[in-house]
Amino acid sequence: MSETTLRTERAGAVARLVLARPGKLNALTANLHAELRSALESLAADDEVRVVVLTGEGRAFSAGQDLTETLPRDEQGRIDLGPPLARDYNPLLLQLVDFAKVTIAALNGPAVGASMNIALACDIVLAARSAYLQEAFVHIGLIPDAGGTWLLPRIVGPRLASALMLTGDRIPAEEAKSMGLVYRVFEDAEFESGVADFARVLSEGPALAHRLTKRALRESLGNELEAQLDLETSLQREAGFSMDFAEGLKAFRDKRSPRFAGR
Ligand code: LHQ
Repeated sequence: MSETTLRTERAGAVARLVLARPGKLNALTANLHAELRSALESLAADDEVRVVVLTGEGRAFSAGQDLTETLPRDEQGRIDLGPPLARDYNPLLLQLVDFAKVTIAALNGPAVGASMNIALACDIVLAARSAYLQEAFVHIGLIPDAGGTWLLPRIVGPRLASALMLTGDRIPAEEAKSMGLVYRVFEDAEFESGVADFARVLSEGPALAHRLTKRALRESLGNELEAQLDLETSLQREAGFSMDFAEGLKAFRDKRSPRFAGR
């Protein structure tokens, strides 16, 4: 049986997935990937869970691929990065980007290499002031993977994405916020409670509308305006049929806060 390297914690409708290899800055192994995939599958199927927070134990969010792990080799004996990407990173990226519930990457510390891109695949990135992000691949002679070359230019624009990826410079949390990579920066001492409050508020939101909004945003990346308007119409009709919309309307008319059931 492999060592457990991922902890799942629950607080109401919020699930926290904690990368737990603090001695290795939560670097990602095949085992940790398998645990992550299976935890995300369980949380996707759990109706009680509305928000998933991905964070790290200790002083880092995660330092990317564990560079001490034995990597596969091709028939000529060269290290072959194809298998770990195909088996672990690419499915994780798709699982996150297509996840039907709200996902938050809570950067308690550095998010480096593939782990920066995994954070960017979450819906919202929150960071402690001392955290940083880094497309560090170039420093070891690799290209950015884990969806980075698709995500980063769409978030910050192509010029900035080029500079960040070609230099591999560290991006301090506050700067990452000004680039649109991070939504909110918390003082280190307030990070944990700030993230918990932020996630709880989202978990009390209309889960169905969240799911449909995520779908509209995801599909917008490949759609022309006309197709997107049609999609919005169809998804908005679905939202309009929901109990949450009925409650939202009623609460507005009664001048009180809505209590969403998520359906
Ligand atoms: C680590 C790691 C690590 C193992 C720190 N692995 N032990 C690649 C290949 C395969 C398939 C798919 O994709 C990829 C994508 C990638 O993610 S490539 C990018 C991989 N990550 C990196 O290049 C970052 C490597 N780490 C660092 O540059 C530094 O550790 C950073 C800048 C993250 C932090 O520096 P410090 O704060 O000075 O900490 P440290 O270097 O002293 O690290 C603490 C410990 O963690 C240390 O272990 P030790 O036993 O000596 O105390 C490190 O060896 C270990 N560690 N990152 N990726």
